[in-house]
Amino acid sequence: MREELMGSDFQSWVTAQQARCEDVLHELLPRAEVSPQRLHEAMRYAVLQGGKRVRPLLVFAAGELTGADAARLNIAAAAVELIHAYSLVHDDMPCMDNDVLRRGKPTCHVQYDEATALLVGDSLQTLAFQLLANHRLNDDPQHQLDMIKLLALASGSRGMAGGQAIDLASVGKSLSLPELEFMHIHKTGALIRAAVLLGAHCGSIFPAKPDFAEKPESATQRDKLDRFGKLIGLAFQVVDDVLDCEADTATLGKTAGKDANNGKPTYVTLLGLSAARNMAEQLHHEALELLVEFGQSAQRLRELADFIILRKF
Ligand code: GRG
Repeated sequence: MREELMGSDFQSWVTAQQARCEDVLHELLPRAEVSPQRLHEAMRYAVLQGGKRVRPLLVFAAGELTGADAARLNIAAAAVELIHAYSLVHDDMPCMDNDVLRRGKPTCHVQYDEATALLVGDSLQTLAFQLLANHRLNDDPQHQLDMIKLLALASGSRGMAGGQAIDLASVGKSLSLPELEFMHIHKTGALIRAAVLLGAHCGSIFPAKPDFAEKPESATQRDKLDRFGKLIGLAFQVVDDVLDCEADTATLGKTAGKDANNGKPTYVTLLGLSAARNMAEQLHHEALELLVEFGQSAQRLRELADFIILRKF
């Protein structure tokens, strides 16, 4: 399947939600004129006018599933995107991936300087949690607290940052498939999973459970959505590995072929291109199965799962 096979209705929805996300972030980020100007300008540089906004789109789509309030979803979407943007800024720094291109423009430390980039990441991360604490996201305050814990867990050493630590330690090493999967479920998958759950939790049907530990399959809707987020998060990374190998730098807006060149194990280096593509398809299929019982209310989530698999950038 090719990207152009996606319906125009979905494409219009994506364009509208991306614009909505941009507006919300524009409003919520500190103004560049406010002191310290250089830091605030750099925060806006790192976040605005860039990226596919996949995680906010997942927040919005999962919120549709539970009838969540739009203003609450805006805050949850912004918080998740701020965490994502912080991770990209830090990931690009010389002490990590040392990259010069992100979202088609110079990386934050190249455009500004390393110390500023470090502070940009720190400030974006704390702003995300400030937003979740300042705005009402659920009628039940305990439930809202659990949502904040959920994002903290997904972002920290038992989530994204932990996955990044494993990634950095794995350079030049060969990982087994379960080890690679463990790394990516944390580094990339945890935040995508959290985006789905936070969107849904802005509505009213699920009890929040900040527990990211493995647990047996359960038939509840909350667990199905949780598993959907986990599968689609992993699929996102498998596709990312395929694109890193297949696509060019101009299309990606970031340096292509970087992972293989840096001696990082990827699904492509471990399985080969064709098997990596098949794995993404299999994860996609399993993820869609989990949405069957949600019917039409999960249509945007289904389309986003398709987009994550079919994307070319
Ligand atoms: C520094 C704590 C810390 C974590 C960094 C997510 C991450 C961990 C690093 C990013 C490096 C990377 C390229 C990972 C592969 C998957 C990924 C997250 C790609 C970038 O996400 P997209 O494609 O980016 O959603 P846009 O720019 O569209 O938002």
